[in-house]
Amino acid sequence: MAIEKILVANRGEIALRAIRTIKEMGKKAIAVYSKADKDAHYLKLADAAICIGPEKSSESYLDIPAIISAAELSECDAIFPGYGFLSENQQFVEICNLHKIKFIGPSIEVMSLMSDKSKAKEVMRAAGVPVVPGSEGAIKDIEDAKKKAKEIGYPVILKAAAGGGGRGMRVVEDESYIENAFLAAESEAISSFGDGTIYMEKFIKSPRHIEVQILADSHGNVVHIGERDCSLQRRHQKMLEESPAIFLDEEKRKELLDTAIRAAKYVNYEGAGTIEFLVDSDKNFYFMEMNTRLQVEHPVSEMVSGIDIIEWMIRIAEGEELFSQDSFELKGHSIECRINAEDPVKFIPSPGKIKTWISPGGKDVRLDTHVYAGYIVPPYYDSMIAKIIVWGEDRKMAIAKMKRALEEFEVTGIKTTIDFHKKMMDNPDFISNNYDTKYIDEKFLK
Ligand code: MV4
Repeated sequence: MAIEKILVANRGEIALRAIRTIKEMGKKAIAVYSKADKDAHYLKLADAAICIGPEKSSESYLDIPAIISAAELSECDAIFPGYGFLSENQQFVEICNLHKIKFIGPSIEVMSLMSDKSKAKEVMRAAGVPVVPGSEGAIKDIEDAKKKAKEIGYPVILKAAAGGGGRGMRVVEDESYIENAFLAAESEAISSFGDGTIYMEKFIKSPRHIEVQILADSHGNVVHIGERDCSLQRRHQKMLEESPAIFLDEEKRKELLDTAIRAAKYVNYEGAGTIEFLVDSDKNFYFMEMNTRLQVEHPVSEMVSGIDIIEWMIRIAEGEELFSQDSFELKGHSIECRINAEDPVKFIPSPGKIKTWISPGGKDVRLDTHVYAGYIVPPYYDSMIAKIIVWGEDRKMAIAKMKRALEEFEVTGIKTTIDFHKKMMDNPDFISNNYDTKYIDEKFLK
């Protein structure tokens, strides 16, 4: 089934990113916007743009009836969700299906399975994927928590089944803390997700976060597009991502990539997805979560593979068969720096009007952004305004390229994370790849 017209149900850089590929494929792109985004230039690049509501996300980009109406009105046959907003909303997929609008993404079944982190883990265990030793399902009460923690061995970590991204998590060092930690995790999970289900794992100290990009078609074919090291995070917010993860040796990397493919096949995955792993200091890897959407950091995988991931999400949605694993190569090294409209020291949002915007360029430098001089960064949404992605023959050359690109970048009017990344490119621990998920919070900013 050929898709002709696609509604881009998102905003900012990812909306522009999607419009570009849709146009290159000879298809029509319909943009949607909230009142806060009415003057954004990328709206003019779409074949039409429809206002879906006021500034607040809940009344615009998250408003399912408004988005479905826009798709119906403009006679779209498909919706591209991007990341965030409705990209992992099962109810939205269900309504798209009822309206015979193709949701460009996985099935409701697999989306639902992966949204329960505890269930997803048990399914992965059944698939033979390594998982962190833990409670094998939900913790019933405090007594159960004490019993399981004793079996697993302290320290343990309590996690919300409906969570992800760090909320509702508690590390417990010994039995004297377990009661308080369990009650705190439970109430935080209820208030954040409306679901207090908690599970337990052995706590892994200073892990790496390494994830595998996969593409899966409707015919059962699955390929990986390499792995990304996303360990450089601040308070569970990724700052920089790179591919490949040179922390892994060739043998471990192959094992990780094969495992990700096995995991995707086991759940009959379709579309683009990411399988996240925790990797301990001995390089043992464990399944953590599967993200059933396109991710912010997908361009680093595109840079090392030459594959347009959005193009293939669309082709898969059309029922096309995937290319084979050996039809392409993963070559060189790519790094992405996220540029946020933020104070680089205090990390608080810095919305407002951009006065100067002199952007970097040159060979193997990619800038994914929807902003420009004169653009007003609205205060209502995520503060990420651009991503610089570079490619080099190896990691050292990619770092040199990124350093050069960051030096070219000149932004005034708002504060950005450009200076943070400049410091990182000169940081000996980053240069020697000596960092983990605790690095920024515990070392870099100390
Ligand atoms: C862990 C862990 C250590 N041991 N699980 C944080 C986000 C959530 N998705 C999982 N997270 C963690 N799970 C065990 N058993 C440490 C983290 C963690 C982390 C993981 C990935 C990236 C950044 C992180 C920062 C702090 C803690």
